[in-house]
Amino acid sequence: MMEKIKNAMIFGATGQDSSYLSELLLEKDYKIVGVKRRTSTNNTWRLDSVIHNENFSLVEGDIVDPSSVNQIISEHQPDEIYNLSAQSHVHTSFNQPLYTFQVNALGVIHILEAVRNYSPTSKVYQASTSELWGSNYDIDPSLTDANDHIRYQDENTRFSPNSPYAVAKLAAHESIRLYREAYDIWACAGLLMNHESPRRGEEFVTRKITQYIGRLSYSGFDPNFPHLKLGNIDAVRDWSHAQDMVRGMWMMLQQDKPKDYVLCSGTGYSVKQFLDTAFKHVGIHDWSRYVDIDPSLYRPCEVEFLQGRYNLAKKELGWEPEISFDDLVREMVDIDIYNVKYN
Ligand code: NAP
Ligand code: G4F
Repeated sequence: MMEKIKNAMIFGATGQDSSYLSELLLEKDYKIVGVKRRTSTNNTWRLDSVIHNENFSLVEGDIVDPSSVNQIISEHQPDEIYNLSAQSHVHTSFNQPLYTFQVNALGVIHILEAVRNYSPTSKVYQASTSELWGSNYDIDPSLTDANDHIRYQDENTRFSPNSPYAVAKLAAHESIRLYREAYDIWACAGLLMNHESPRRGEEFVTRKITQYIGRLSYSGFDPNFPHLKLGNIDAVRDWSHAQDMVRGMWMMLQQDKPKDYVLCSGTGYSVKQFLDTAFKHVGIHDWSRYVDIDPSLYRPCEVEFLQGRYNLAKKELGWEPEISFDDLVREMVDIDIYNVKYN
């Protein structure tokens, strides 16, 4: 018997994750409707590899506007809905807390209400985040202090959000659970640690660093090249490649029963270690002569340490990351060097 072609809907279609997820779903013969908000200039550059595919289409919609969400979901009746839309920048959320709440919390309720009322068989994926843990972590008593992995976060670590971004994402995360329990909606949340790629937004620290190296390299490593300004470079993040993460999102939605999973690399690196790896790739062993610390880039409240465990996803989904930290950093640097030269 022929398998039915699945329809997926992606909110946040123009973002980093959506671009990789769209590539993956098209390989799996899905039909995709991407939802993007109206902008005055074109911002579909991340979708170059999929936008002309006959199984991919874009519609306009804004998740803060429930009428548009209702209309789009009721018209398309998607089998799978991936909500990847968000005001995704943590520092910005301190300056725009209400807007961040509207998009990251209320927007998710708009999607859940639309599913409940107009498309109750749709499966929903919500982009939750390691920011929900704030400064909390658990300790593994079987390890010693000398072991870097003694501190970790997983599905059982207590949430304690440290930013307006994370507060809003926690409201969304709890709404997913509530709609699952109260209305039997198939909805799950991926607790994803940081993930990056050459398509990462330019204001996130990894891409800020690799774009800087691209420009510095183009200058011929000019000793007078303007310095890179950064904030807290002691912060530790568990960085993965976005390509690995979107595979995990899809795997979560193939389960019979909805459940939340942590996806991560399992190893935390400081921003300093990211700088080490990225600069070494272009032959620079002392990046400190190119980097200044700018106190205005510090956040009112910081998440200092993220290092996850993906045991549950490995056991139940068979998911594991495939792209290493070093390969991720090298790919980002190489593509940013190429971009400055040829774009
Ligand atoms: P991203 O590149 O910033 O993409 C966010 C997307 O949301 C963009 O397409 C953006 O559109 C769209 N959007 C913003 N406001 C919207 C609105 N009101 N209505 C409709 N769309 C709207 O983010 P990402 O890195 O792909 O991350 C995807 C999701 O995972 C986000 O929810 C993020 O919070 C979450 N997350 C990310 C990470 C990570 O490390 N990347 C980790 C954990 C969780 P424009 O292009 O028009 O701005
Ligand atoms: O790259 P970041 O801005 O990412 P952050 O805050 O960890 O948030 C990202 O990951 C979350 C998952 O954990 C997502 F939910 C969220 O949507 C987003 O994708 O900052 C990483 C670290 C922070 O500790 C920050 O203080 O780098 C530090 N940092 C130091 N200098 C900087 C800078 N961050 C930015 N953006 N810019 C700097 O100049």
